[in-house]
Amino acid sequence: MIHALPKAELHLHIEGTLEPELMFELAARNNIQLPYHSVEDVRRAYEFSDLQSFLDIYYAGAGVLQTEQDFYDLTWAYLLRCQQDNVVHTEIFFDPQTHTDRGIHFETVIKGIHSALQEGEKKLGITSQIIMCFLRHLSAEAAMQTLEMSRPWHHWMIGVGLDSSEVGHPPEKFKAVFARARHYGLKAVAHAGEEGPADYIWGAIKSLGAERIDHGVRCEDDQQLVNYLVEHQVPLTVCPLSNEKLKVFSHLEDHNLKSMLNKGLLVTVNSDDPAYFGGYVNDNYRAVQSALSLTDDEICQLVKNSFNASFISTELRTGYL
Ligand code: ES4
Ligand code: ZN
Repeated sequence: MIHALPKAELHLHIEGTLEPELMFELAARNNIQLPYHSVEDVRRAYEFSDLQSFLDIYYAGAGVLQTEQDFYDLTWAYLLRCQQDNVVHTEIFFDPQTHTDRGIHFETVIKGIHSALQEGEKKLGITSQIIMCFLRHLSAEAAMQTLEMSRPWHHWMIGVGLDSSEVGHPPEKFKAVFARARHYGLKAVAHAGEEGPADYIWGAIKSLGAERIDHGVRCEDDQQLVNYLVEHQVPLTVCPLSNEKLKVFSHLEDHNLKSMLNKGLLVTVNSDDPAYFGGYVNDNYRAVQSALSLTDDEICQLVKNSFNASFISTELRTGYL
């Protein structure tokens, strides 16, 4: 049933779709030495204790991405997985600073991703949008420079987001950056309430103008916040297998997805960094269906939510629903 339903994915870091096999292929192509001997060796390294222990490995892995073709190949491989999973619309994040800080041009990154997405629409019928994320462990000035650098390609992006190490980097740090991005016509989303407190979700909404919250699972700590999110139908892009791997919840059986859904929150299911967390979007749906005993109606609601929470036009959305 899960496979049969056309769905949208709204929380996906393209750098997080880098499978070990492609990592080795790109390392060889670009003459880069990896600190791993084999694909199995890489997979064994994917044991995380929290968000930071994952991010360290994830940023190191992205080092093999050098040319426009590399970014194209990465994105194309993800689109083929979308086709397998019956994902018909996807809104993907990329982290320009992960690449520009090691000397890769912004243009190289965005052109490779964008041309693969265009091909995906033509050849696979998958519609898509690009969201540029700022790394919150870096300064607001660096984010502002990235925003300015990206101006020639704003017509290829639907919005900006905020990711990386959450605790100690509250949304308010990026208030001016997000105000400028919105002035340029970009939408705003932000990771909040993954490891950070419910207050960061308020901050993302009130200080950054975020229209959608990535993760947001900590919202249940604040009843007033839950009321607000329900009343305004602010979407939460939840990533169950990510939360399990990064120990946001000790066991998937303890996940609050079902509880949030039953409170009327606009929650969706997404894969985050599927190459690192052990599953693409259908794996995430199946895992929560089993761990939380979700009914067919609940699965259908989650799939409907994925379109209602998306940035696709109302006309297109009606076609999908
Ligand atoms: C991320 Cl799971 C997660 N949280 C925050 N930032 C990220 N970047 C890539 N995956
Ligand atoms: Zn994420």
